Amino acid sequence: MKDLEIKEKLKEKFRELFGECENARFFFAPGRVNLIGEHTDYNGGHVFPCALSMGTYACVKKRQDGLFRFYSMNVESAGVITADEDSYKPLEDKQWASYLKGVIWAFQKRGVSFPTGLDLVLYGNIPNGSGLSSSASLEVLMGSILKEMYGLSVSFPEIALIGQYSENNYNGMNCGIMDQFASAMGKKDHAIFLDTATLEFSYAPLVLTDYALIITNTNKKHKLIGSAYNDRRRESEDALKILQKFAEIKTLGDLSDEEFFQLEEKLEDPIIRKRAKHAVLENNRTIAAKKALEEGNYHEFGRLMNLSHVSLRDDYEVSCEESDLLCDTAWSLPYVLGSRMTGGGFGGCTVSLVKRDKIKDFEEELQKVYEPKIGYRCSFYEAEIADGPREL
Ligand code: GAF
Repeated sequence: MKDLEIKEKLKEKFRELFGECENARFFFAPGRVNLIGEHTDYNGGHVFPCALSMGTYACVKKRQDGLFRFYSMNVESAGVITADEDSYKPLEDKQWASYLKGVIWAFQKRGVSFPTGLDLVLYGNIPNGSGLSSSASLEVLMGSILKEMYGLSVSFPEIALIGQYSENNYNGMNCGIMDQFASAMGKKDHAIFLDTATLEFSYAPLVLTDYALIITNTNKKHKLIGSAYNDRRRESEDALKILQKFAEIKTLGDLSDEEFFQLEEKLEDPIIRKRAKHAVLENNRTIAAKKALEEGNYHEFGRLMNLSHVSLRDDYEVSCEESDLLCDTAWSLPYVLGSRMTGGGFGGCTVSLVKRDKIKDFEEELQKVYEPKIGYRCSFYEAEIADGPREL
């Protein structure tokens, strides 16, 4: 569906639920796909994501009183959710709208008050539970809406940080900064090379001409809250604390591969050692992958993608049977340069670099193997790398 059609759909719903929508404004914030650099963003490492053309849209209008009312066309069963000033309950609020409420709450914690509230109708086209950051897109969308509707002087990197803060402290998911940053700072046809220790970043053009980035959805719903994500973060922090006794480092991202191998035996617990190994090597792989991409060396880029998946599977243990099957199959195809799980893991999507004229064959080959073994189908999207938030 095009922007215009989505706007019409939102308007219609807005009128039905909240009345006249004259003077309503329309906003969009994207989801993301990460090319490489997984589980490095809370380890002071680098990430290399891109914003997608898929994301979340909102029709918004100011109210006269202090209420915020939310409605999602994707979760119609939840009906209209109304938030007054007493209904912000960090870590207890467990509905879809808590991603929006968390951002309002985070702004309030920074001293911003909203004497009048908003009515919002939302529609998102990021597949549910796909690990393509629908929650970050909700957070960045809400941050952009508050910025524009109340004339707040807040930058987009700050909106990303507020989104992350709200996800950590309101929703209880200890995510890093990657998803919100990718959504807030997306640039059409560019990947974002972000140093998560300093938030310094640069854009790398993605001119893949003969190749395409294909996202394959396992359709296994991933749910990071309540999954092992927070455990992984704790394990990495434990590893850092031990290594800091032997090396002057602020984060695992400060270590080269060689330095890590010299120190690894200090990590006696084999699980902690594997987690740290992934965090260090994945960070250095990400730096190498960005260089390879800049040099137009797609074969090298693909090779590093594959190594990233192996490390996520074996050392960080955040993959799953479904993603492994998709990658194993992709690796066996001569026209695929690289394939890996993308995002937090435990389901969600893989991303593959596929020869453009072989996309159809790729999809057929994967489906042929996937459905009989897993019992349901996977789905495919060609990644369209797009800009960050915008007003429509
Ligand atoms: C999830 C988190 F939200 C990100 O911060 C990041 O850690 C990612 O998993 C793994 O790279 O998407």
